[in-house]
Amino acid sequence: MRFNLRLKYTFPVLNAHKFQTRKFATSIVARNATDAESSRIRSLFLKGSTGQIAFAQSVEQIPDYNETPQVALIGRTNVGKTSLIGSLLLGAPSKQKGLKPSKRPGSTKALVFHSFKRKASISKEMILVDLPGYGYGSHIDQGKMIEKYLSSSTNLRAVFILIDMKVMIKSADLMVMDLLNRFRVPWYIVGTKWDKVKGSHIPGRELEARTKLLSLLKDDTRLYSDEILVTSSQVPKSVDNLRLSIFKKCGLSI
Ligand SMILES: Nc1nc2c(ncn2[C@@H]2O[C@H](COP(=O)(O)OP(=O)(O)OP(=O)(O)O)[C@@H](O)[C@H]2O)c(=O)[nH]1
Ligand SMILES: [Mg+2]
Repeated sequence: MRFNLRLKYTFPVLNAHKFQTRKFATSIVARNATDAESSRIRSLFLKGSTGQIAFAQSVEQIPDYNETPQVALIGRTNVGKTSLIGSLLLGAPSKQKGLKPSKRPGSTKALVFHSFKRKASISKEMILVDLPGYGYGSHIDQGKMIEKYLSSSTNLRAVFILIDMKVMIKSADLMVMDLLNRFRVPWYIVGTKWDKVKGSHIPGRELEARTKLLSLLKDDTRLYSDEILVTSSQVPKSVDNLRLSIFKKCGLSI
């Protein structure tokens, strides 16, 4: 059976209560890293020490890393989660085990935990979690694992909901926002595959795209999302914006 948030898998008590809404600061929505910030954060990540530390294929295998700040990437299958984690940690999508992107939707079947620390001699500073995709090509058991992870991780600082910029936000994504609100997990929107959008190199298009994403959010899903980024796993500067955001959410300074 396929895990489809809308049809096959029902998260508990969705839409059962209203959330307080919060005004967006457009300056935050539009903020990009300065060149100095970009170069500093890129060097921190690329000189840092990373590794795949766990791999969960069932609810029972989900590790307890609650002592370390965590950030997870979630999104529909094929949206570019694994590619983006490769770019964040290694500078480009990688062929390493657990980091290999695939054209086939549903290629990541497990929760994959990657650690990061800026020096080999210190203990891990944060964990990036690659989640299986939802929707086409997914499986109901993966939905259960995702739900368990989101509800039991007490040190989950942020979930980035990845949205393919050519497809934009679908109802399944809105359901995930609802679910994260319910679990009181802060979430943020990250557009992906920006390089594939016609005219994406034209100045001002990115801000338009961010504003469009913002307009597609329902009022009651705006609880936490005060920041919208647009990325391409192949454009280093866009990855730097996300690196900075992740550092901030994890309470790390550059
Ligand atoms: N042009 C372009 N292609 C991308 C980008 N990011 C990912 N892709 C491609 O999109 C496809 C899916 O990428 P993945 O990173 O495996 O996507 P995923 O979200 O991890 O997919 P699942 O694990 O199946 O949920 C691959 O063919 C990637 O090469 C991007 O920024 N630009
Ligand atoms: Mg994947």
